[in-house]
Amino acid sequence: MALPYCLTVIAVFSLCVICNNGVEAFHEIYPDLQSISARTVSKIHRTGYHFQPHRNWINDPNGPMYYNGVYHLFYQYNPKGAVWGNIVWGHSVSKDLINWKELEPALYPSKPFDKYGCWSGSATVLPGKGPVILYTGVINKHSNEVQCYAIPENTSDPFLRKWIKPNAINPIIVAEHNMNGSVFRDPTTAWWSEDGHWKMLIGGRSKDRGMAYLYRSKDFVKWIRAKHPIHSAASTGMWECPDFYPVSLKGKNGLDTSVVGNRLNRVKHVLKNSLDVTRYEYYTIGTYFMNEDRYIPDNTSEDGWGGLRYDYGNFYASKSFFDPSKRRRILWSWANESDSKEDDVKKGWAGIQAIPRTVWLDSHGKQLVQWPVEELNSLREKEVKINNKKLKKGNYVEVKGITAAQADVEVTFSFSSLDKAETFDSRWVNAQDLCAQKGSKVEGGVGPFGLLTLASKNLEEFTPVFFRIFKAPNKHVVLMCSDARSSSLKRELYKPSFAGFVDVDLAHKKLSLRSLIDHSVVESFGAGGRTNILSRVYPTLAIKKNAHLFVFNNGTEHITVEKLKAWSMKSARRN
Ligand SMILES: *[C@@H]1O[C@H](CO)[C@@H](O)[C@H](O)[C@H]1NC(C)=O
Ligand SMILES: *[C@@H]1O[C@H](CO)[C@@H](O)[C@H](O)[C@H]1NC(C)=O
Ligand SMILES: *[C@@H]1O[C@H](CO)[C@@H](O)[C@H](O)[C@H]1NC(C)=O
Ligand SMILES: *[C@@H]1O[C@H](CO)[C@@H](O)[C@H](O)[C@H]1NC(C)=O
Ligand SMILES: *[C@H]1O[C@@H](CO)[C@H](O)[C@@H](O)[C@@H]1NC(C)=O
Repeated sequence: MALPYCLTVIAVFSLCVICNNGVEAFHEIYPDLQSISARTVSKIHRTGYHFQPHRNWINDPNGPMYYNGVYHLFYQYNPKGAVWGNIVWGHSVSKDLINWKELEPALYPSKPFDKYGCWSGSATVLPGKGPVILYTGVINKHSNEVQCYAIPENTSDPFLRKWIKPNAINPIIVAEHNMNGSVFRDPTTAWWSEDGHWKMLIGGRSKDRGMAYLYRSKDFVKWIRAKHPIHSAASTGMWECPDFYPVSLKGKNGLDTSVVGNRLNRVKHVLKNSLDVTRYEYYTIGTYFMNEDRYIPDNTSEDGWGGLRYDYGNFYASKSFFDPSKRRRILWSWANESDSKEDDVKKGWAGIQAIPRTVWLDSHGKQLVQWPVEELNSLREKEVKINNKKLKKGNYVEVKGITAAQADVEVTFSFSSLDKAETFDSRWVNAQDLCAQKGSKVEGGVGPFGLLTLASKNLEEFTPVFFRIFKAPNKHVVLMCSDARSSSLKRELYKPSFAGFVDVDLAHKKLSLRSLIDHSVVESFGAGGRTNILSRVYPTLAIKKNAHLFVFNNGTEHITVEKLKAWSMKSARRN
């Protein structure tokens, strides 16, 4: 469960760094706004193919699964308004992960153990029995959290519309007296261990140490906490929405959550946490020692604030699931708005889901790679191409003939030399700060080059997504930015210069980029999905037919657009 965010967080965090006190996030609640529903839903910035319900607020994806030929997506949903509050589990179903049918909420407060909210959780499909949802119930105004159990009323209903919460067993887990029951939430999908137990994780915190508690069960009903958390990290604050799953060391196929194969050297594990304090996620790659129920990150994965991220933009409370029909692991994530609460109330909606991404381990085993699910391509129409187009410093070339406000674009850039790369300063550890300093408007050596998305005709507004290559003593450093600072003429918006470094081999002197552009979202995949950034932006001029797409270069080294393909995207069906 990701609670709403408050602007004081950054200040509080800096303070905590200085005083090294308990890290504490503040959650702003808007009692006056949470039940206000706009009369009409504003269409201007609504997405055409990114998931959102017909109106109102959504946040975390919950319990994603594939069952009997149907994909289920649940989500934290406010049925009454466009800010956080009145939280239920919204429910939509799909055959292809792209076109959705919205159903009645699956879980809503109805029992003493979830009277104040049905917060985030996960689904596990028990072989021969069907799905079980474990979710966090809130039992009082002080956010005391317990874990609850729900099953479909009728597993033969193809859409699993109705869910029941057996009184006799709920709540199935409560915090022990030495744990803080206000920071105890978001159960994961469970896995089956050879030692005869189901196991799952729950996010928590002790002082300022973030942790994932491990629970074991023989029957899925009676759960016992393991003596120590599966993993924890100092000074990271509350771990929301932990996710824990195996990845194969070879190939792109996903693995069922119950696969443990590290003894055969076939499998690594991924542990992801969403950090309530910074509102960013990080993950590590490591080894799961089943017998000790410990997870140890590899020494190549930084374990803390600076760790690897699925996405360096608006991307939080993510959750993955294994899709047995195509043997892949799919990642969902909430992308929140970057405008104000008042804007959201006026719009009548807030929050979208990122495009579901297939996720696998890179061949060098040090990071994950992600790519939009292949089904997305079914929305492509009207393809345009650009081949072998040279871009000198200051050149812009428009990609014409598509609906640039709702598009998919894939491009490969090449360059003949890296000699002109700017010198990298080893103090530049934060990519977002570096992008703020060296944006698209600051001319460079090799780069900045890339796309100008959601651009107005005369570039009063644009969201550049670009690369910039630097030379460090023994290597090159590639920066990828998705910079919202010039995205809108409207002032009072959150417009960060989101950025990440890209770990990519430049031997072929090529870099690729894919961007999914959808009215108020630009979701980009750098170097085949090694570094990814989702930005939420709200142009005032570059809307609908007045949005344009360009490729550009602002570096002295000439860049060639080797191959560019762009498509208008049809809207997904969402009824
Ligand atoms: C369960 O769902 C199936 C398929 O929709 C239906 O035929 C059956 O009557 C339902 N059973 C009950 C007890 O409602
Ligand atoms: C438990 O967590 C809540 C929410 O972060 C916090 O307000 C409270 O002070 C914590 N209680 C203890 C005993 O640490
Ligand atoms: C990291 O771990 C590997 C083996 O897992 C080891 O060979 C290597 O020396 C370690 N590196 C550091 C810096 O500790
Ligand atoms: C390229 O650099 C020039 C000079 O700084 C600047 O005026 C222009 O806006 C830049 N282009 C982009 C797309 O940022
Ligand atoms: C999304 O909104 C922006 C602007 O209000 C905040 O700065 C982010 O922290 C917030 N992200 C999350 C995950 O809540």
